Amino acid sequence: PVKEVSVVIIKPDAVQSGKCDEILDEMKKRGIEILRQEERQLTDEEVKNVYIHLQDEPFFEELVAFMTSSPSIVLAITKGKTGENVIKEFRDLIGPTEVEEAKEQAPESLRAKFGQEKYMNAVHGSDSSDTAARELAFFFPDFVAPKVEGQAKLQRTL
Ligand code: DAT
Ligand code: MG
Repeated sequence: PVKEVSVVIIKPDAVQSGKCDEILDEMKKRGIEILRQEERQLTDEEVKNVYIHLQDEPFFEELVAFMTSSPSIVLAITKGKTGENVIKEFRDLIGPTEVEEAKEQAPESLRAKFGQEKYMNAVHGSDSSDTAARELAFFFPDFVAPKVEGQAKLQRTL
């Protein structure tokens, strides 16, 4: 088995406001391991793929324009020996979608601390193993997921 991996985007609002290092520090403090980290300006195609579930929303074009407006930091992350439920854990760490709600309901969350307002919410995290796999495939096409340590050892002894 391979470790569970999630994809994170530190969005243009957070990169522009210089919050990146603080966000990365918070992640590391919580035991998150960074496997890949790349600064890049996202393309229309990439953003439309990440947010395909929102393509019929009235705010979709605005969302794509915002996400492609200046560079983001894209990361592949994992946690602990097995990946430890990192997709769900990271979603909990970023908090609710809307910044005001994050501030009320999860004041320690990344969106509460680093989001600006409404939907300028600083951070994206994959919301399921399917979306994580899809996002990994186009952001890091040459990525090979790390194997779970104990299993690798077991396989060597067999
Ligand atoms: P999340 O980012 O928590 O997974 P989502 O997938 O529903 O939430 O939405 C993706 C992004 O789209 C979200 O981070 C900000 C933007 N967004 C969501 N709902 C919105 C709305 N009603 N108006 C404007 N932007 C919105
Ligand atoms: Mg989502």
